[in-house]
Amino acid sequence: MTSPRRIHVVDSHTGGEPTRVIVDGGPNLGRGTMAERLAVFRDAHDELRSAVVNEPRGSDVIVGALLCEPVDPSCVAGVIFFNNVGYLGMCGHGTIGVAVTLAHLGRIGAGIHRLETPVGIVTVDFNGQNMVTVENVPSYRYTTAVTVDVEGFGPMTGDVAWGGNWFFLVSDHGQELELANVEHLTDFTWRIRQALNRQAISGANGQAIDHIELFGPPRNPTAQSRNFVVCPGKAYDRSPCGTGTSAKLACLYADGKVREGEVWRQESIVGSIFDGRVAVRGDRLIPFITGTAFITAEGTLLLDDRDPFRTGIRR
Ligand code: PYC
Repeated sequence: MTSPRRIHVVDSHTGGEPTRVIVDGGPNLGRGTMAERLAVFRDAHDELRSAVVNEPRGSDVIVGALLCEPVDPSCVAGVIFFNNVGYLGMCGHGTIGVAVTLAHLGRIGAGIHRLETPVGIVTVDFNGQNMVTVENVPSYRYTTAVTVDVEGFGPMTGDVAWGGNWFFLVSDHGQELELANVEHLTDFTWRIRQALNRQAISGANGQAIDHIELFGPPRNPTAQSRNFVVCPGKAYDRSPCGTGTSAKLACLYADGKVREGEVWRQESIVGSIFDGRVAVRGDRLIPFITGTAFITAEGTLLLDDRDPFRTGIRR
């Protein structure tokens, strides 16, 4: 009998959204850039992605993060994010989870640290407890007031923006952003995504828009807005979505609705909060996202060759 493959993970949640960090036992992706290593992960080790985040070891909601040796020695680690259906260039809640995980492992202390992602270097400012501010990649609005014809709902108008992932952001949608309504909201946002595909509406260079974000009035009186975000694999984000809040900040800034340094409190569909603000550096807009993460588990995943679901249930 061969012994099972062992993968050591640390789980956390950021505003209710889980992150599972592979800290040992992950694949060797070589010495390329994080974007090149993501391609190796996808082309040669995709079964491991599925084994780690999909059922029966995980669930559709879990975002995975593989820690790598960084290329740039000023970075504390490289990180590649993945989910139930593929890979993410960047993940805001996941970066907060990674920072708290690195602290839990004794690899960082309070202060500012750099992390390499496939879409650029991001910075985390860790307060020594559970709070992290992520300095995200430059974000921008790509197109404004784009109208799509959504099956069963009619025309919906939104903006396309980059916040480390591509988003379609809709404020005028007539939906109640309530937790009790998530199945309907998931169906609605999924139809928006399908409509974007049908109408060949994309981000820059034809990149797919794989996150849809709705906005509505907050329940928490200290917040400016509540959101609902559907992720690429149809799970909804329990957190306010770090890259989604970055995309929102880019739109707000472009519309003159937030100024440099002004705090925008974004509430999620489960009531968790990220504080966002932007800094202007030349022609680049840099979002800063603050949230908290808590460690929920550490453990070893076992992948047994005899297990028919060794590599997870794949869609
Ligand atoms: O926080 O950026 C984020 C994120 C993306 C997908 C799930 N969470």
